Amino acid sequence: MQTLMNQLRNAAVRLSPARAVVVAMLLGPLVGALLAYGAVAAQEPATDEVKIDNFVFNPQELTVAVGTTVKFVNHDDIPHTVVDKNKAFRSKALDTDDSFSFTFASAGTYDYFCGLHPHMTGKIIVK
Ligand SMILES: [Cu+2]
Repeated sequence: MQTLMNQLRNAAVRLSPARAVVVAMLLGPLVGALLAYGAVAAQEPATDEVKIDNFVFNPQELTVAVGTTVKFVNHDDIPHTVVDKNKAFRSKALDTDDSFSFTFASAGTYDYFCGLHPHMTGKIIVK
């Protein structure tokens, strides 16, 4: 017990006001950096949604910025898929309320269709 008290007293001495200021100055930028990082991390990446309703992709044509994630959600009672003509992406069969997300990292025009009902088509334009 005595040793513990001594250790606490020593620690208190080591943390003299001058040292406390130095510690605060050193921690300041670190805390600032952490706060800045938190603010950046809190920014949600851009997401856009394409709904599948009644055998139609809605919106049928969507323009997004590079880096946008597009989420395709099936609202039909029938399974659909989302398949890029140029094979950039291909979803599994989406049951009711299932979704498929793809992040468009490169600019371009992406024509896609439903693999089960090829007359269902849509287009994502990435700029
Ligand atoms: Cu379909």
